[in-house]
Amino acid sequence: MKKIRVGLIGYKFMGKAHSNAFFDVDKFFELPAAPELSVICGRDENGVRTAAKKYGWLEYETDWKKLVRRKDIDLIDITTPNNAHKEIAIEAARNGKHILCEKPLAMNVKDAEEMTRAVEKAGVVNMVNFNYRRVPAVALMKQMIDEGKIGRVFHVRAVYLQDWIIDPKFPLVWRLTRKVCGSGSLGDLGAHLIDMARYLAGEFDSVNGLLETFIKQRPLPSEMSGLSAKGSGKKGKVDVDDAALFLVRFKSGAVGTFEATRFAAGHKNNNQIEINGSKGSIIFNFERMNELQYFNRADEAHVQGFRTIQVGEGIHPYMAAWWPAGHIIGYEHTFIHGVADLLKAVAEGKKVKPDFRDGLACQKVMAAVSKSAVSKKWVKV
Ligand code: SOE
Repeated sequence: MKKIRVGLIGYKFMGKAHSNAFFDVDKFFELPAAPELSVICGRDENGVRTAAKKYGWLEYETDWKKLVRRKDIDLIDITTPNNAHKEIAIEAARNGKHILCEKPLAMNVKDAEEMTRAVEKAGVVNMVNFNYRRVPAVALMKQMIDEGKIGRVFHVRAVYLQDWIIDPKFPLVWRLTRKVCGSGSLGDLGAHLIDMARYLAGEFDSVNGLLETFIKQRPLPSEMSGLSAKGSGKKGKVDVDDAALFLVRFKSGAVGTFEATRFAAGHKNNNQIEINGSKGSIIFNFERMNELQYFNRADEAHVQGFRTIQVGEGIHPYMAAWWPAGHIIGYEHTFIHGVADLLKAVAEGKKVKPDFRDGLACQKVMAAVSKSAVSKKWVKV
């Protein structure tokens, strides 16, 4: 069986999710090529050595430049903080590596354009890990919309609600530091909503945005990993948005309301999108990720109502790989579905979505939201 030799850069929260995905994928999906967990890379030697052993990587490396130049590596997976995506992706493309990059693609539109040019010039397979497209329920939502089940789309209503930084004592981690992340809730959570909306309802035409930072100063971190951290005595200014809200006009004529925040007390990872059409509505909520709520206006009046579709049958996207109906799946499975599609595309020399062009389209929407938040006017994407 052909092997696709993977080099993973980053070993914390996303590194763990991606390691698990590459480790599991060919045990559950029939693939034309098997992934080899060749090298995991991180700056801290102790940390990355431990991760290599724990997650099943053959080798570890502390210098990403060496890794992307290795002739015995086919695919580079970037799970670093956002400000490292561009340099690594361009160097990996120059070395003919296929690339998976965590979201958001870049720090800004200019960088995203440069990255897209680099991968397209190199002719390598490229993908951005907007993993919510690969929730079976979201893929089913897309299938139902494409089948015309809800008719003409009028409304897209999307929220991504978390609450992990409400405490003012929560330290200034990299997701709250503009020079590392590029933006706050807009790029971390809003990017997912924008990509899901592009997948389900098409291109954005114009936006009207509002960004808010509720807590202006936080303790500098003494240590951090994923969404947890310890604070030191010194304080730093928060220079990114805590919440991002924006109105949208789609090119299709549909309208949208979007909200991304880390200050919605009680919501841990509540990513919800509802689409209302002329024939009915569909609601997806990640906190009930194995279900869809579906309202069909064609039902007889006396039995009309939102019904729950259990997305667990083999006929549903990706689900044939897993368990009998009703034996549900989780967050980590969305990463496995993504790498299954990526590995298939690499083996067959085909494109896979969302690619860097999709990542660039998302950056353009986010830039328009940020611009609108300053001008307090509608901005064309
Ligand atoms: C933190 O907000 C985070 O880990 C995001 O960075 C991920 O993209 C999202 O899937 C879960 O929340």
